[in-house]
Amino acid sequence: VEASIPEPQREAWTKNQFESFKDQGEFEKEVVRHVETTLARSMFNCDETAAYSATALAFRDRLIKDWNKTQQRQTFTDSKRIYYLSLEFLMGRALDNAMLNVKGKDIAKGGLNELGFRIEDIISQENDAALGNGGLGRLAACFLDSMASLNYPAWGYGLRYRYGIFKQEIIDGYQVEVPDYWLDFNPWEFPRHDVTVDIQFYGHVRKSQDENGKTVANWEGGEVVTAVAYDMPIPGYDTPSTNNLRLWSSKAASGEFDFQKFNNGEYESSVADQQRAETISAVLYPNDNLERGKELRLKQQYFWVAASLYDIVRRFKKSKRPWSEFPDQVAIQLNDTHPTLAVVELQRILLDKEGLEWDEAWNIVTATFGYTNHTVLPEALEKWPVGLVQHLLPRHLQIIYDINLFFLQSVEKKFPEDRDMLSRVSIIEESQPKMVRMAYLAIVGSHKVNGVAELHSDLIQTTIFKDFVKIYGADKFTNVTNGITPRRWLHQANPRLSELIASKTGGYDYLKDLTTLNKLEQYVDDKDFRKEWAEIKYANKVRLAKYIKSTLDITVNPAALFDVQVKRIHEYKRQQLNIFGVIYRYLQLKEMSPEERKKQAPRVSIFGGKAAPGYWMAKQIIHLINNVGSVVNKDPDVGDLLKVIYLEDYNVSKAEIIIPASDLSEHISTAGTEASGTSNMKFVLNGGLIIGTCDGANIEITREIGQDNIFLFGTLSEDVEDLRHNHTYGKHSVDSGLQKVFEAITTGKFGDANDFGALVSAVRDHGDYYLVSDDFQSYVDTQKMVDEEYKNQEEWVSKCIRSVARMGFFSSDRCINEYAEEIWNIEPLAV
Ligand code: 4GP
Repeated sequence: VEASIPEPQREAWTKNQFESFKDQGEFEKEVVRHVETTLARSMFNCDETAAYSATALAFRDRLIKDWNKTQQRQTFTDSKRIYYLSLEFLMGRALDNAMLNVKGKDIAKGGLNELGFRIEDIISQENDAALGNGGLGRLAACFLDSMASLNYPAWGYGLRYRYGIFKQEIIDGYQVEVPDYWLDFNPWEFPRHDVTVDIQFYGHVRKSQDENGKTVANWEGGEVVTAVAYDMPIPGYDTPSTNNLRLWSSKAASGEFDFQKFNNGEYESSVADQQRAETISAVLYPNDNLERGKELRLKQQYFWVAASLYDIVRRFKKSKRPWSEFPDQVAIQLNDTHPTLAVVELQRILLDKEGLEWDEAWNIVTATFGYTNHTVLPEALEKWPVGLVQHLLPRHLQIIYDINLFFLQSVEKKFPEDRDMLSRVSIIEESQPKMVRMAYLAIVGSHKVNGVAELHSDLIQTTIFKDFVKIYGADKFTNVTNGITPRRWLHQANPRLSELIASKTGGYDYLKDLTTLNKLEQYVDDKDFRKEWAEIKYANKVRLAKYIKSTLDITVNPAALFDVQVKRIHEYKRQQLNIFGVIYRYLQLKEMSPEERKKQAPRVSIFGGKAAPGYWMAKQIIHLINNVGSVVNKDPDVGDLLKVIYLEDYNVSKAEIIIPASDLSEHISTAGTEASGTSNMKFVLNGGLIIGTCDGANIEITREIGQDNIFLFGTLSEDVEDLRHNHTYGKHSVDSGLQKVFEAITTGKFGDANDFGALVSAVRDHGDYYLVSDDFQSYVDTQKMVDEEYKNQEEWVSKCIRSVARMGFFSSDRCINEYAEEIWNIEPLAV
């Protein structure tokens, strides 16, 4: 690698290197310096926002050094890198995480205190980086943390949305969406105005002959938009490794701004072109587990993968290695099908730009990519109209057709008898209009395909991708059960519990090897330990109760059982089952005598989550929960025995307050629909028990922690199809408990019955696709069991401790090591 500074001057550089703060005094100095010089303020007008900015900048300075060194190390060693392509990175806040990862939080706490601030107030000044919808995006963020912590040379690639997921307000019980402009001041991003890529759209393909008489495709004309890189440092925990997350922002290509028009006074229309270009990275599509084929979304996808691949290829070419070594240097993981065009783009680069032959190029492509599937829901499987792809990316469509042709030829050879097979597995669906099936393209273009929990990986192999298992063999398909980073989801969110655990397991090393938690098992019977444990849970509940009071002006009793369901609102996740259960509880309480009521266990039912703006049924569910809350919460018959809370605008930073405060959390999807779930892991790791169905990672959690420590109920996934079939043919009954719930709703107990007609009919009259009626009885029975068990606090706390002790498997570090070994074939880089 060539150095830009000549030998004789290097000493001056080395000698004068910036040293970041080492102790509290130096930290304070850095903060004051940033307040006064970077922010141009003084101690007379340094508010919490300014103190946050200066603190963030002080830590940022520190990260940059490690970040630069990490990048240099990766370049010098020329090691294989993993590129994680994800349209979503649900990062949350960065400052607290940065402080903890570099082990500087105590210094910051003391320093800020001396300067007149409380660290909690400063941390909460930061906007969440909410560039994702839910599980898929948060998983990507946990993976970045693990890849850095484990010293893997890794880059994330995504889009720098100007607007993240909308902010949710609840007004009169309804969800209202407010744009999330989060970039006011973002100290964590570095614009790289020198790292730009011009991306082409539309136009046409012209074939010509090169000097050797070979036919070459020229993609010409159309529109060009420029991608600008913005980099974010991703610090590892207790290691200098600091990786890079590169997010692309779109702007008009230079020369796009039409000066002629401008000079002619057509200022508006000249600016319009600019705005059109900027629209590409303007907003995150707010759908979770749902794809809607919008042209702008396809543009986003291509814009992002083309820029990322250009960058990756440019980096590879610097090494001057032959193309055949590309897969030895580069692994690319497709986070769901959103980046699948990368497969086609790499093939195009190798064919059209680099002049490789088809087979040679295709072998490189398939050896490079891996594809992770995150859902089996049919409405989430991505398909694009052929006409749209043709229009936007004419050359790519040709390549897709060729990929499909060669693929189908090989299938035909292998299964000459099965004519039907060809149309079943074709990348092009012969529908009206014809569609490109992105999941099939991703499978054909990758060497490994994985699901995200055992049941889910089995299901994809036996249902939606069954034919591909026949074609490629089972080896191409694998499972990597999801995980979560214990740094954010225990140490940061629940500092007191983390400290207690550290005191018993031999320090904070458990944050690097989560299986060390098993040392806690020996303290299960230790009364003092249990007491301390319970006190911490109580304190976390008090913290949440205060939050509820301050935001909703509702008083909840921290001694009540906190029952939490926070996640995206979706029929398959079945918040409707939960709220029907709450109504059932309420009706029962109303029927009881005051003496009977005294024997009941008090409960706070806490909900949170966003509905996709266009998902009407999900919005009805939110409305019903809120209306039930406004009736129940002021009913004097019920008092503290039941409160129903809807927490507005659930996001990562709120999850960090809510999760540590839960006694019981709900993961109650219809069996076979939740690919994995990751909040289930977070709740258990924070000492809460869960009520759940035999779905996703609940199954593996049960296997790890033992079935006595989890409340399972409901239909098994293998029975779902039969039940659905029965419903369709009218063999479907709603038992009396649920009938009563429906009666209460339809007689207007919770506001205008018309508002909830569809919600009730979906279960009662329209086939009950999500099996709410089938599972209702076992759900309420299981909740009864929860009430009983919660009364025995000693036993309850023992279960919590035992569960935490057995959660080691669910670290995202384990997960990343599995990907590295099984899919990426990549080693950590020694530091
Ligand atoms: C989610 C799945 O619904 C969830 O079960 C899983 O834990 C998560 O991915 C991470 O693997 N899928 C999505 C989506 O968010 O949009 O498909």
